[in-house]
Amino acid sequence: MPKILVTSALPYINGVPHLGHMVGCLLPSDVYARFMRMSGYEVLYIVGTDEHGTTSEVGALKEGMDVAQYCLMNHQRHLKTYQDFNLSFDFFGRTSSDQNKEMTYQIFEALDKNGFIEERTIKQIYSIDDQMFLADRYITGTCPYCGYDKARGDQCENCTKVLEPTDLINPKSAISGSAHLEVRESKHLFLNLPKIEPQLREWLKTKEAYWPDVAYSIALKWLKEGLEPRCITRDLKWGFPVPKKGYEDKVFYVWFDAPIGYIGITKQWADEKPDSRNWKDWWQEDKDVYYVEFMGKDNVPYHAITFPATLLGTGENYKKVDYLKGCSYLTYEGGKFSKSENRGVFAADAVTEFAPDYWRYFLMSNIPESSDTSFTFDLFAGVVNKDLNGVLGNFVSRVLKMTASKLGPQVPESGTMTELENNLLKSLDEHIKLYFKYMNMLEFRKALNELRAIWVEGNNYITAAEPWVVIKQDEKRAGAILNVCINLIRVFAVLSAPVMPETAQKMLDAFGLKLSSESLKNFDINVEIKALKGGMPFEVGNTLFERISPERIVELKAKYGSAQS
Ligand code: B3M
Ligand code: ZN
Repeated sequence: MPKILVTSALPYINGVPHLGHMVGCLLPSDVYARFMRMSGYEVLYIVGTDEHGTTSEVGALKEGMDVAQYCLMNHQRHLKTYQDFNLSFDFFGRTSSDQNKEMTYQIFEALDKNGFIEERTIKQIYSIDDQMFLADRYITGTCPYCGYDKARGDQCENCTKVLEPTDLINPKSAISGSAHLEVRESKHLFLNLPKIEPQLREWLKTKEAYWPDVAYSIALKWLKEGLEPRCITRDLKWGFPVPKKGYEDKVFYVWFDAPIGYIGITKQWADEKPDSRNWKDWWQEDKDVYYVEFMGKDNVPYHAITFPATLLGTGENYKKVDYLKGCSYLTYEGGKFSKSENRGVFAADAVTEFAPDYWRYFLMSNIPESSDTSFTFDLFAGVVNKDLNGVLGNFVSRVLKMTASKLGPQVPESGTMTELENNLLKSLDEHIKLYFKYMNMLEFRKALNELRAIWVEGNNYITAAEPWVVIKQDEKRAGAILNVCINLIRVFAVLSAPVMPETAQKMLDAFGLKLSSESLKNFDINVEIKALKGGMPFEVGNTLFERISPERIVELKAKYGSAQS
């Protein structure tokens, strides 16, 4: 059985995570990590903050803070948000850590020794009004490939093409808006991608059959357009100083040390927990590690091309991604999330409105897997009211209340299975197999469809079995029906746990049970349906999910901003 390594793209330290970030990488990585752990795999799930680059310098400047202090403060802010969403990472680290510095140097030195680093004198954009060299993303202009007029100097968000700032047509400073820019020359280090390309192509070929289209096609498009050497150093102060003579006053480019951060953070984790495995068990002896990365589509080129090339170029046996889950974008009411324009639901606010499982379920069942999807409050309320309150919540409270009031607060005795139960178990078995299949394949929309179908089976069963009618003639049979229904509550809880961990535990609380760590391993519905025995006491508990009223929808829309005009 392989060990599973899971990473989510590392959020920029100065960014404020919104629902799009949550659903694009953080949440699916958590659901997958939980599912694999519950299926009995050893999992290491790594996340952290991406802290280098001008954005941090500019952010700190705005707050009047020292950059290191600013990063520490924001690291804690990110951590709290993700904990509020119940992300179950094993470690939430930082790309600015000493361990990542050590890894970055080690990898750089290996690349240099192997002849993959070259020096070049380049023209860089200096902003006369801002009195600084502008980092790539602080230059905006028109994309020479697709004509999008808000392309950034590092990448065009519209066509995903990675750019050099000097490629832009009509460039401007994004800091001051000034077009008073000048090109100055300076010496930099480049990663010679064309030289690594043959190895890279060979490696990539082995992924074609497995990666989702979104990811593989972006990687392929990049190769077709031709690889060019990538500059990996910058004229900045905040970052890891380049350990090479003549480059002491430069730092590594944020995209050089950020993905290495996955390894650096693993090392941070291992150092802080000396009893656990060594970081090398995950990153250098790759025989039994299956590595899954989660990210938004704009991050795919870095993870499918530059990071694997970086690792290949070391000549050392670093673990490279086995499965790359690239997601499309979630938009907000058809437009962009924007902190500055106060439009969109940001993760820290989301959990103050509704418990995390409302969001987790909604987002995972609407995850933008194959194309962009729009978040709207109408859609959100529809899903909550129908699936969570209506199908799942209603079933649980109906069964427990009915049993308590008619037969008392203990699980009734089981009885002989009739055709009705046999059909139920057969359909459940089919849906459960599909649910497992899609979760294993990281096809979350399909998986969540199956999960919902599983809950629906419970509702269909109780409607067909009519225990409230049967009880008038045959209390024992009615008890047997409710025994099945109560066992379904436990089954639903266990199956829903990767997506809705809090709700799953709340459902089990009714029976004083704890969610056990490997409860999806060898899951067999014919066994699980008998887990709760007659006589076991239970408590009815509170409603699992509130309905969202039309008035509340109106309020939420007003509070979080409506569609972009
Ligand atoms: N921080 C970009 C982003 O958050 C970047 C990801 C780094 S992953 C190594 O979209
Ligand atoms: Zn473009």
